[in-house]
Amino acid sequence: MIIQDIKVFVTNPGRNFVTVKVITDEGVYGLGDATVNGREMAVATYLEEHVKPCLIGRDPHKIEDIWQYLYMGVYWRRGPITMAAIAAIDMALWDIKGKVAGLPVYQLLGGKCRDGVTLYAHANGETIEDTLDKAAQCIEQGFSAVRLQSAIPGLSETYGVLGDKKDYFELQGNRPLPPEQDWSTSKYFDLVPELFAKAKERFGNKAKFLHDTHSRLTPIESAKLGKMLEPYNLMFLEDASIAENQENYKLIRHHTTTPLALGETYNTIWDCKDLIQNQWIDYIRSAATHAGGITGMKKIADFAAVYNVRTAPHGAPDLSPICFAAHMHLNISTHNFGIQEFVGFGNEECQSIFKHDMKLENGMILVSDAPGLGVEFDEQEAAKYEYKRSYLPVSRLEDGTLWHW
Ligand code: GCO
Ligand code: MG
Repeated sequence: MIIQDIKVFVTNPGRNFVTVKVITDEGVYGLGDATVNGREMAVATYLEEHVKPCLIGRDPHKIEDIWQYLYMGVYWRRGPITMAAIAAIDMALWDIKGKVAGLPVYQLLGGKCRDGVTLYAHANGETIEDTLDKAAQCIEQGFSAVRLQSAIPGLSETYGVLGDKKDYFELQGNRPLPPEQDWSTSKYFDLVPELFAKAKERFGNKAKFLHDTHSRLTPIESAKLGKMLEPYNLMFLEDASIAENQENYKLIRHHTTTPLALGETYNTIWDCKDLIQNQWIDYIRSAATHAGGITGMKKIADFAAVYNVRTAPHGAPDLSPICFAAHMHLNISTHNFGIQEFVGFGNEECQSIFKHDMKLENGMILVSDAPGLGVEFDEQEAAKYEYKRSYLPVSRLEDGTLWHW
């Protein structure tokens, strides 16, 4: 069997997705997700121009060798564009191997080590009451863990909160230039402890709660936030500070017992090696699309297991249902899996393009038993929704100083 062709599709059913199809001479094909939000055309070109020509004629079963060929074999290693391209090819090759074997990918990864994949849902509100009402709906639907985000009084817009948007999917949709948003740590600190105090008061132990700070704090501010939230037993506090300098987390860790999570933008194990090895974090949030596919994620998860760090893959709409399916196969077969983020299966248009039979039941996903990854991609439907340039917001302090994303 050889790789005969590779096709790259960019489609926008409300937001952009980059999809790769690896086609073999025997008619079997595999699908992968290469979406890098705001940089979709960079990765599509990388795949077309720099990956496809090198893979035609190769054996699609040699997954590890092809991974190393695209990673170790090149002068320019790593980085989000390269790693998303590798990831998409890698997912497609696992998909092909599963289809040839007649087995779902999780069987090839060692088989199930749990019955289903536990999810955390999102509750995003304009006020604390609004956020908690949305959390109540999530709990009623059966979710045992919920991320709480609430608009910050005194700031015009807060990232991750809906405003006039219908849902999270749309919030991230089509903005041809980056909007700018204010940030104030002191206004944020006035809100967050109250949000979790009220959540505890209203829900007690009915659910676990999580929170994402989107890297807006300095390390000492993160340490303080962790301490302030200790009474409320969060499942984790995500992206409190940026960790380009991984040692930032040494300081945070030494001040608080609130569990810490990080890594949705990480591309390889090198971005989190010190964080994991020093046990400065509790959850690693890397995603298959952004960290080198199933092969890249396995390397990170196995390393993390040695240091009691669990996986909690990114599950925002930045990732297509192909990546979500890859996560399900990993999550069900990885012993040190922690929890999966979930924001729904996307809008109707998205669901008309990416078809699958993953089932949501009581806050858990029941993984598909279809051979391969278990996702179909409707090329004709996808062609109806053209690429649109789109950006995430930029953030600034109230005096205009540019701040962390
Ligand atoms: C998450 C992410 C999202 C981001 C998004 C950017 O944890 O789900 O941080 O909240 O906003 O991934 O597109
Ligand atoms: Mg996040």
